[in-house]
Amino acid sequence: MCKRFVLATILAALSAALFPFASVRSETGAEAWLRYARLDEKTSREYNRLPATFVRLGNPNSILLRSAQSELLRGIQATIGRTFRIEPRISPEPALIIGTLDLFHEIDPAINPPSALVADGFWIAQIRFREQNCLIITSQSERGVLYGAFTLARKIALGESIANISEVQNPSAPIRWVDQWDNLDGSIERGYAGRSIFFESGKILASNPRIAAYARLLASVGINGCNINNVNANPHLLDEENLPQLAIVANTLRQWGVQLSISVNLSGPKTTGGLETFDPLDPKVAEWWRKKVDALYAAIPDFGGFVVKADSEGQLGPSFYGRTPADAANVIAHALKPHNGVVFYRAFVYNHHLDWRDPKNDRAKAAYENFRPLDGKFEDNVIIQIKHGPIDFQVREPVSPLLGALQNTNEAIELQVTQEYTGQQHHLCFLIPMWKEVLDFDLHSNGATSPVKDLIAGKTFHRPIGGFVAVVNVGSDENWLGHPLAMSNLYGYARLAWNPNLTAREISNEWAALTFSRDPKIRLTVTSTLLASWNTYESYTGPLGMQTLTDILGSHYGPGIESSEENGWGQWHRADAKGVGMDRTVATGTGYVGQYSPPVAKIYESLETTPDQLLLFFHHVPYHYVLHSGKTVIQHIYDSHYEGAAQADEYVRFWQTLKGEIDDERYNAALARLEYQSGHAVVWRDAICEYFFKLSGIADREGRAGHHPGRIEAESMQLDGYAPVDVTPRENASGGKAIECLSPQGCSARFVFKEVLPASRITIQYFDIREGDAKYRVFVAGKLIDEWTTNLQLPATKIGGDSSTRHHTPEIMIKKGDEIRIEGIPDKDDHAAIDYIEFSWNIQR
Ligand code: GCV
Repeated sequence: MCKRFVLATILAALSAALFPFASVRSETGAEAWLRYARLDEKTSREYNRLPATFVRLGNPNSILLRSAQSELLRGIQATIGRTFRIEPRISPEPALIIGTLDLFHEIDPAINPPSALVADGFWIAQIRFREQNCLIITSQSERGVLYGAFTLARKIALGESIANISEVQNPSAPIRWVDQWDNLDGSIERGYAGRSIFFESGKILASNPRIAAYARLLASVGINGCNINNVNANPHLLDEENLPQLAIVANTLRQWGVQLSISVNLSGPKTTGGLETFDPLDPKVAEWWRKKVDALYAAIPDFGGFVVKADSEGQLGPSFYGRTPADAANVIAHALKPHNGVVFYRAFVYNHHLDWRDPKNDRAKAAYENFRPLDGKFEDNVIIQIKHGPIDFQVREPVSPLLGALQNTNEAIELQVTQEYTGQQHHLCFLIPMWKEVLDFDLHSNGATSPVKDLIAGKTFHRPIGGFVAVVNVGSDENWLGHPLAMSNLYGYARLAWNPNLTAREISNEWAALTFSRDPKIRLTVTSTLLASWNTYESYTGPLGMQTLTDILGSHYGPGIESSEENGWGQWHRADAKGVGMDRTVATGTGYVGQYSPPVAKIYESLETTPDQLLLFFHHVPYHYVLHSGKTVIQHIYDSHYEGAAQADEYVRFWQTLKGEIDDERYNAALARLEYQSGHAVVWRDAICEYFFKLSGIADREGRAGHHPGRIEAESMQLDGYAPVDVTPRENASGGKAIECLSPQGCSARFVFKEVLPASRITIQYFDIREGDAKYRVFVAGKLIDEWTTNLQLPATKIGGDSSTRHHTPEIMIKKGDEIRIEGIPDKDDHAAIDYIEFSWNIQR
C-alpha cells in the first residue's frame, strides 16, 4: 500500500471519529440524479464479478460512443470504485463491451437480443462471447448504446443486481422532447429558477457549460430533443447572424444525442423577412421558409425542426389570411421534409376574447373544434402538440378529447414540468401521479381500448411518429428548478416518456435514491412526501375540478378566485350565490362532453357517473349537492382546504426527521420551501373558504370558515407610522385589511398580551413583495426576540395572495401583560406590510 494511501485512510478514519456527521458531503443539487454516490461495501461486492477490461467497438471518433464510455466509466468508478483496463479491441478475456449490434454481428452473427430492438432501444446482457463471459451494451444506433450505458450506470447506482442480466429496453415513443420557454433577453416565460442558460441580452450563450450539463441530464433519462426558445417566438432568432451560435449549441447537444429545435414565429416572413405577407399559401412565403430552412440545415445538418404557436394569445397565425393550421404547418413541413425535420404545431389555439355571458361559449372546446376537422390534412412530418387537458395545465383537468380524435395525424402530448399553475416550485407538487392518470386514461377512440399512452405513441392508429413533449424551463439556479425536490418532475417525465407503464412509486423511489440516498428511511420520507403532494396541492387550491383558483390574469400563483370570471379568457368556474361549476354537458351545457367518444361522454354527461374530482369541470351544481363521498359540495370545499393545509404542515415535520441524514444545504433549502408552503397553504385555505362562505352564506359544519379565534388583526393593534390598507380581493388578507409602512425610518405595531395561559410562539403573517427587502423585528416585553429580512423572490408585486407569507418566531414564554411590538422597515416597493399575528400554546388551552 503506498504511503499517501495509508495517510489518507488514517485521516479519513480520524475525521469519521471526530466528526461523525461529516460523511454527509455538501451538495448544491447541480448533479441532480447523476450524483453517482458511493455504494456501501457490501453492495459494492455484488459487482465484484464485473470484468476488468473495457472495449468500445466502432468508430473511435464517434462522439456518442465516447460519451457512453466516459459516462459508464465515471459512474462505475464513483459508485463502486472500479476502474477498467481500456482495450482498443476485443481480446480473449472477459470484458465490458459497448457498441452497435452490427459491429457485434461482424464478430459473431449469432448474437441477438431475446426480443426486437426499435430505434433508441438497447440490450444489456451477460453473454458468452468468443468463449468469454462478457457484459455487453448494444443497440441498433449509437444513441441507443448511450442510453444503455446510462441505464447500466443507474442500475449500479441503485444497487440493482446485474448478475445474469439480459434486458431489452425500447422507448415507448420516438418523440421524447423538452421545450424551454426562454426569451432572447435572458428571461424565461413561466420559469421559476433564474435566468436562461441559453440566452442573455439578445445573444445566444453558446459556450455556457450549463448547456452541456443539461443535455447530459436529459440524455441520462432518454430525452432526445430540446427546443430552446419560447413558443411566443422572437422571429429574430432565425436571423442569419444567429446561425453560427445555434450551430455551437447543436454541437453541444449532439454529444448527448439531443437534437436542437427552435420555436418560430409564423409572421416572420413579414416582420423580419422583408415580405409584405406571411400568408402560408403565397409562393413567396413558401420560398422564404425554404431558404431559411436550407440555411439552417447547412449550418446544422441534424437540426430537429420547429415548434409553432399561432393564432393563440396574441400570436399571429394563418387565420389572419383565412387559412387553416394545416396550411401553415404544411408550408413549413415542405421546407423541412428534404432534411428530415419535423414541425410541432401546437393545438393551443383559442380565442381569449370569448363572450362570458354566452352560456354556450367554452374555451375547452377550442382545440378539438380547430383541429379535428383537419385530421388527415397535415404532412407526415407534422406533429400536433396537444396539452394534456383542454384548458391549460390546471391542477386537475380531464384528458383533452383531441388526443383521441386524430386518427390520420401525428400527435404528441404536451406536459408541464415547470409548475406554472401548481405552485411555481415554491410549493411541492410531484406531477407524476397526475400524468399517470392522463396516460392511462382510455379515450375509447377506436371503439376499443385506446389509452392516451398508445394514442400518442402512434400505436392505436399506426402513425409513424409521435410521443411526448414537456415544458421544463430549467434556469441558471444551481439546482436547475429552484425547489430541491422539483427535479423529480423532470426525472419522472422522462422516465414516463421512456416507459409510461412505470408506476409513480417506482419513479419516485428511483429518484429519491439517486438524488438523496438509498437509505430506506430517507427514501421512504422523500417518496411518501412526493406521492402525496399533488393531491395536497389540489385540495387547498382548486378541488372538485374547479381548476387552480388562482390569479389567472397575472402571476398564476396565489389565490385569485374571481379573476377567471367575467372576462374572455374562458377559465370560468361560474360560482354564484346558489352554486358552482361549468355545465359542459350536451343536454344543457356547452356541449363539450360531446367531443369525447360515446363511452367516455356517457360518464361525464351524467352527474351520477362523473367522478367527484371532476364534478365542477363538467356540471354546475348547488352547494348542497351531495358528492359520492356523502359530503355536500360546500362542506367538501371547506374540509379539503383545511385538510390540505394541515397536510402541507405535516411535510415540514416529516422532512425534519431527515436532519443530519442528508447534506445540510439541500436539507435546509427544502425545509425553507416546505415551511413557506405550509404558511401559503393557510393563505389559500382562508381565501377560498372565506370566499365561498360569503358567497353561499352556508356555514362550515366545523365552524372554521370565516372564524379565526386567537388571531390579532394588525389593523386592530396600536399603530405608530403604520396605516391600514384595504386589500383586493378582500379574501386575500384576513379581514380584508392589512397595515403598511410608508415611512423610510420604519413603523411599529403593538398590543398587550392578555391571555391567562402563557403562549410559546408568535406567528406573523406578513407580505413579501419581490422588489425590495423589508425588515421586521419582534419584541416581547421590550426584548428583541426575532428579526428577519424578506427576500423569498415570490412573484408578488402588491399586498395580497401572492405575497402573503408566514413567519414563526422561535419558542419563547409570552406572559399576560407582555407588550408585543413588531417593527417594520420598508424597502423599495416592499412596505413591510402585516396582516395578522397568531400565538401557539404548548399546553392545550
Ligand atoms: C408561452 C399559458 C401560459 C403562457 C404560455 C401559454 C402557452 O397561457 O400562461 O405563458 O405562453 O400557456 O402554452 O403558449
